[in-house]
Amino acid sequence: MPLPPGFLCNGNDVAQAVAIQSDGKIIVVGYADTTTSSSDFALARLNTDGTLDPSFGSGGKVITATSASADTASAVSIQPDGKIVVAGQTIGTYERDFALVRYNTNGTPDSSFGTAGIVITPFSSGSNDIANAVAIQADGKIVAAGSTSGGFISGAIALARYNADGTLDNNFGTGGKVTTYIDSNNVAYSVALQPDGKIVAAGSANGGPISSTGAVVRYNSDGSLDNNFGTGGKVATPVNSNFFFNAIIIQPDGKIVGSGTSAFTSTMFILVRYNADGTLDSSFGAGGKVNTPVSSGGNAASGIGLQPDGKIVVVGYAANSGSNNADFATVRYLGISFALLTEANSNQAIALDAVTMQRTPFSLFNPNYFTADHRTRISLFASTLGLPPGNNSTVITAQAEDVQHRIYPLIVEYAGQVPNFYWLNQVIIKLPDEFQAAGDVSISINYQGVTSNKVIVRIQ
Ligand SMILES: [Ca+2]
Ligand SMILES: [Ca+2]
Repeated sequence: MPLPPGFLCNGNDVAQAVAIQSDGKIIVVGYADTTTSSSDFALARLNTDGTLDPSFGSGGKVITATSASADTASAVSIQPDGKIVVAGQTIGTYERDFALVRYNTNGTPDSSFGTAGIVITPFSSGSNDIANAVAIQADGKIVAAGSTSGGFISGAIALARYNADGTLDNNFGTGGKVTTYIDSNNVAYSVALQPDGKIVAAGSANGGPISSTGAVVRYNSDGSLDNNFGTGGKVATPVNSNFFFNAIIIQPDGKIVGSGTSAFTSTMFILVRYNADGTLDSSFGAGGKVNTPVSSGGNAASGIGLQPDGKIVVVGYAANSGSNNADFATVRYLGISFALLTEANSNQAIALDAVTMQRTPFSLFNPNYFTADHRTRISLFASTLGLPPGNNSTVITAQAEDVQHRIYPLIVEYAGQVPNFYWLNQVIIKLPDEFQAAGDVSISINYQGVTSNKVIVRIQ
């Protein structure tokens, strides 16, 4: 989003993060140099057409001084109630502290959060504490992640969790704070929340002066390290020299995808995907890693997002060889790939009548000795859904579309692993009354927001 220079004030104004409201308006956060306060948190809200939204702050802009010294915002997350949580760093007396500001939807600081909307968190006496990422839990608690260091040499990944009123959450770590060492110098640049309440932070671990590895740490909801992930909750993945993760997402199937770059010799977009236990996902790229040269000169990934269909979008910059002139760059990757199985070289479903075990075509009614309604149940088969054992029918939805493009929700009666075939899932759907002589219908399933391919089932 190109913002005209000096659009907030007369100094440098730098946008560092963006979030989209549920109404489509765009929140941009960063910092603005000011003559009276060094630099301050700066926000702008744009309408969906890119114009400044006059209903936000002053003419679409908000500036908040969290200290008279330099304070910069690096991350933003929007609560379900529309309030805007911004995280970054502020300079205290001598050193840096986590700084969070929560805003009402009109851009005024939220007086029900911290002190006049502002929360400052020092980690230890004299430490430099920098928040690079922020996420909001389903229970309204706020997780900020970054680093804490006593100087320039050694640092720890630092997380703080806050209650909805901005007080530190005593049910997290020690007094609301957690610090983690993987190597001698560690930073989190991104944080993501799993549906089960676990917290994943990603960034870099650095054992020496010039080389670093991508680092991922998973925490239980109470801030303790998750022993079911990597080694004692930690994974360090070397990719190339000076590699670090700058963004991370969690797929609906529990896999974790990080995008990153190498600090000095960036020549490609780099993605790493992990299984839910922290091992590298061998089904992704080469041994879990994907390297994509986008242009002949320097290029690096900086942000990552997940589409509703499971595809992964990575953004960054790319320049041509010999040019210092980099451009925005976007690459899309195939992400999770569960699929309803089809017969060879067709989109005809591999499907069986769940009672008679007959193949296509299916009649609407069949003898069914287990229920009173006698409507046909059809077994479909799906690959790599990653379902836990047992019947998962409540988390899978299915729908059909007939040749007139009418949509029918379908009842899923069973969804689960086929015994001894962990990669294969059986999904049993019940045909609705409306399917009398429907002919070919196109069926898809949806799992955790991701929709499968469409497969054809013939109803006679
Ligand atoms: Ca300031
Ligand atoms: Ca500090």
